[in-house]
Amino acid sequence: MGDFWSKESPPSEQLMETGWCEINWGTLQNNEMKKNLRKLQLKNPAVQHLHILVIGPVRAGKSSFIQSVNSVFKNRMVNAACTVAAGGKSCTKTYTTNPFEDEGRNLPFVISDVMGLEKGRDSGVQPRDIISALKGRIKEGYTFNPVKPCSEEDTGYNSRPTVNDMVHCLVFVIPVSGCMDNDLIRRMQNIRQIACDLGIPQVVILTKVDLACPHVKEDIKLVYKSQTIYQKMQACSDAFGVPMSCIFPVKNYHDEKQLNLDMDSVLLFTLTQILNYANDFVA
Ligand SMILES: Nc1nc2c(ncn2[C@@H]2O[C@H](COP(=O)(O)OP(=O)(O)O)[C@@H](O)[C@H]2O)c(=O)[nH]1
Ligand SMILES: [Mg+2]
Repeated sequence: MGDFWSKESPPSEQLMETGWCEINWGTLQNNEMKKNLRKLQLKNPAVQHLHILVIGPVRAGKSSFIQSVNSVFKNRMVNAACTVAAGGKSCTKTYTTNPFEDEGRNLPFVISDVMGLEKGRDSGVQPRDIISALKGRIKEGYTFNPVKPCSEEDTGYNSRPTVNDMVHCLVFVIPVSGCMDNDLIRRMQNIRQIACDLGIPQVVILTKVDLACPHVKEDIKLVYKSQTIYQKMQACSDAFGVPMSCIFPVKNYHDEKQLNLDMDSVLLFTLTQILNYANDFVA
């Protein structure tokens, strides 16, 4: 099997002089991004909200990403004690669709979370369940059965999915260190191929960037200047065939006690790109 990241050349710890992506930092800019997301005009009137699905190995940071988005819009840390994974097993066993509120109103997107893709055939979510979720065939609240995919006889099966139930952007959550082996990569490549066949846009979020680069750990504003992160993104792009423009490095809120303006900026920037792709898909 072997670890995916161990095949890379040793990371260069250098910083680039100019970054490969420009984020506008600051309170005003963050407020502007929030405002734009609040007022996002959906390109299809039949769609109530854009539907994002996050998938990836257990402990990749899927639930943390959702909680981070939640915290950014709530303007305070959201307690994630029940949602983050403990040990090596998935915490998220039911198909949960998370709405987000801003200034007392629902934002025009939801993010669904599925059980982690785990090693071995009989644990974690089945790729067939993810394909059903992409097509909108799994109802909210369905409890995944690791040994049997959801089918017509299950009450959690949606036999008449509408454009609202479908996934509008598939987000692979991949940690920059650990958790990845060749079997997992193959499973994700297969899922990616099916999403491609369905025309669903895909994005990769590279999480835990703070663990990969000491500069980034020190200052998240350096994330798009870090050679290490750039190399990780390239390795990811080569392995999945996802263009660099669709890969976003992110640091989730995980042990912070307070919000951080610059972490918010990276999260809001990433979310904006994801929602733009999703909105293009429903048009
Ligand atoms: N250092 C660091 N830790 C993170 C980050 N995102 C998540 N974590 C931690 O990684 C572990 C697994 O996260 P979780 O969101 O439960 O993963 P999930 O299984 O994919 O939902 C938790 O202990 C998180 O606190 C990150 O960006 N940086
Ligand atoms: Mg989780």
